[in-house]
Amino acid sequence: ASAQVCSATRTFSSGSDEVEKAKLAAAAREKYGKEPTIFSKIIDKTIPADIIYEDDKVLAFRDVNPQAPVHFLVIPKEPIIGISKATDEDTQLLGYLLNTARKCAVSEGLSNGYRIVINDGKDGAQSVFHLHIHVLGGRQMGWPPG
Ligand code: TR5
Repeated sequence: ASAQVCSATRTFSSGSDEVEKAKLAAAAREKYGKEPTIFSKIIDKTIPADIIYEDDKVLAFRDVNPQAPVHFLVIPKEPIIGISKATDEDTQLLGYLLNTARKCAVSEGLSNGYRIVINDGKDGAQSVFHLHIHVLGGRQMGWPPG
């Protein structure tokens, strides 16, 4: 009888681990998506990009279809789908991305100002589902944006 209790306890506890694992997997899928994007390939260098800054947390590279004389993207290496999927745990990373954008704008010579854009989801016209900050400069921007 005592062996049965033990085995029931074991079953119960591993079942509860499974629920915990499933919850974590669902949360990860919500945040990171099912498939890596083209930006993951730029990060792992299987696709070339014109990289202007890299460290262990972020990568900045020129946009392949520039909308201004200077147009680069700053992305986290962690493949968060978009700004709306970031969580409070990403507060530091989000600040780090913005600060990297600021430093790259200096190194790109954008001394007259620039625009930072984050497109999110369908209404935000996001096309690559890996969080990225656009930095555009080198011309006069208009307002409102389209
Ligand atoms: O529309 P959102 O905000 O999602 O912006 C995605 C940006 O990624 C666009 O401005 C694209 O021009 C840019 N993009 C897309 C690709 C790409 C890129 N920038 C650099 N290198 C790229 N490669 C190699 N492949 C892309 N598909």
